[in-house]
Amino acid sequence: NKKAFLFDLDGVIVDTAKYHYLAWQKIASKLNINFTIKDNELLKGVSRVRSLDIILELGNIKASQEDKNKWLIEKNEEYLSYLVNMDKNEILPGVMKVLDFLKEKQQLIALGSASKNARPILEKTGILHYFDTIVDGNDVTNAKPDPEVFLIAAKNLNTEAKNAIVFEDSVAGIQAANIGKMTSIGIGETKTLHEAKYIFENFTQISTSFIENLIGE
Ligand code: B16
Ligand code: MG
Repeated sequence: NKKAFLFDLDGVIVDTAKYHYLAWQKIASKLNINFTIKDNELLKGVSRVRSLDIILELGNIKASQEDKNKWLIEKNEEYLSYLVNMDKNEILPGVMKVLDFLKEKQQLIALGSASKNARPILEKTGILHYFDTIVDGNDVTNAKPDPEVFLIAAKNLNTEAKNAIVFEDSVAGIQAANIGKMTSIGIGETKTLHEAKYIFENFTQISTSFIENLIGE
């Protein structure tokens, strides 16, 4: 049996949300917008462009496209500066064990992320070679909950949606998997991710026998 396992990046494989937050903070404080760590939840799984719009809405600021483009570049440069020192220690607990088990069982592995910086992150953390296909913010036009990112990944792997399993930490990502008729696995809190078929607090809670059952289904 061969299944396709589709991984989101931020919040699933690595915790880059903290770097996104610091980088957006810089823009927000420059614009005198109060942007808290709680507000940052709204940006998880959301594209860069939409994230800026959300922050501007928080501050009730209307801006020209020119200004927005400038801030988007500035934000990304700041974000990239936090990634310089990234290495395999930033991979979230339990993820390596699952990736290694999937490889051992010769399963297909894909990345399905909204980020345009996904490849350098996978390179820096040393796991690029685990992925049979990488679909990221550079490849999609419709953001999650649109299933586009996962559908492209499944297509690249020649896999039917019913044989695809998605790991996601965002509500929009779980919805995307469900709309795409894939098996959704939420990584995080039950109260947030209740739409997922299965929910785990983190990857250390996922046993190899659970994965084996998914492969065998
Ligand atoms: P970038 P994911 C998402 O990653 C992040 O959760 C989200 O906060 C970010 O705005 C988005 O990537 C775009 O990232 O600015 O690097 O293109 O969870 O879809 O892996
Ligand atoms: Mg995510």
